[in-house]
Amino acid sequence: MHNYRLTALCAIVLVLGFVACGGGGGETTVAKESSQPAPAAAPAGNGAINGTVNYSNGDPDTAIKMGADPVCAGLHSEPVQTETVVAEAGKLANAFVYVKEGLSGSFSPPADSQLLNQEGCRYTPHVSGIMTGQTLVIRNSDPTLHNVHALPTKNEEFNQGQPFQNMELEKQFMAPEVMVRFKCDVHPWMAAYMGVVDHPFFAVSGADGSFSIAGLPAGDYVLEAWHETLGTQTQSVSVGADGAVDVAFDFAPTAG
Ligand SMILES: [Cu+2]
Repeated sequence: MHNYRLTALCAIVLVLGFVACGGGGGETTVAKESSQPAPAAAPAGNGAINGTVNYSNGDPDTAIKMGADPVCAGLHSEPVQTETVVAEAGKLANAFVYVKEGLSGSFSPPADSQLLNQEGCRYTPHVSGIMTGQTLVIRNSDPTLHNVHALPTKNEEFNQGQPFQNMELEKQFMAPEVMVRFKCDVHPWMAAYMGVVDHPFFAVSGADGSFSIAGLPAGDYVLEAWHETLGTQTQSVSVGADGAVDVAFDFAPTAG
């Protein structure tokens, strides 16, 4: 009797579209604009690279002085830190890690767009990746003027004002380029960096320094980690047909 009632309840719930019954589940929403695009269909594999980006020299960031634009200053009750080096407990965030060499074949960009948000007079995310040909949505979430100025060297530069809240524009980068810098011509503290690659095998290290690149075909690759001020590092990685390879990058302060 219980089973019958549970089945009936599940049927009702499913009709309402809230939850999937019968075990597992829990993921009920799929973000249209993901921070990291899903791997493209082919020729993907079952290999993975899991890694950590280390940096043991602390976090030298300082508070941003937003007073030049009272609207920006008024959007924050606490001081906002710069994001030049975001490190905690020896782990480095905002390193862009991608497969630089070793892939063959071509990969289609995901249908989902990637979002670069201007929010609280900062770019979110500060560091991200996008595939060539993927749609980039640039949004102004603030009630003040932003002027997004992309400074690529292999793609087309653009410089566009967004004077009103919730304005959006769409762009695409067609050539691989690591990295494209973005700045705001109104607010000199605003900066973002975006890695443009022609495959989906990239990631950005999180607050715990970790990153994961999944869906790789078996092969020998050169993996590169880029950081805004600490430079780049590469290492060779052999990925098998199944399972994950663990790697680590150790960044040190640059001279001067
Ligand atoms: Cu701005």
